[in-house]
Amino acid sequence: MSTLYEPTIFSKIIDREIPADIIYEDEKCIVIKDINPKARIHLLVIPKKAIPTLFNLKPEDKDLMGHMMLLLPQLAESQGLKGFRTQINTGEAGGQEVFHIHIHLLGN
Ligand code: DGP
Repeated sequence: MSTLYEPTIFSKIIDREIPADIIYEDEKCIVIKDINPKARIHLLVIPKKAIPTLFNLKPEDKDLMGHMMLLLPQLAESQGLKGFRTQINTGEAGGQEVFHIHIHLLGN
């Protein structure tokens, strides 16, 4: 899939160039298990559009971000979670390691 930015490991997962434990996919995003889980359930919700950080969001990304937010409780329920935490690390100073926006979903 073509991107405006340098491809990251997540673009390669989306393009099936490298493997991942994919638990959900639709036309806008993909959901994988985090390779280094910080909770019993640790998922990453990743848009197919390669946007590096929240700082790079544009008004036209509103629907995409809303789509991912609405997906979170559905994913949590499908994993049997009664509650969950979310995290979006933003920028190097915000602890971000992979520069392709993703929402962490964590629950025990
Ligand atoms: P951060 O950019 O800091 O929000 O976190 C990136 C997360 O991505 C980190 O928790 C580990 C995870 N991760 C990094 N590389 C891979 C990978 O190749 N496969 C999977 N499944 N997760 C990865």
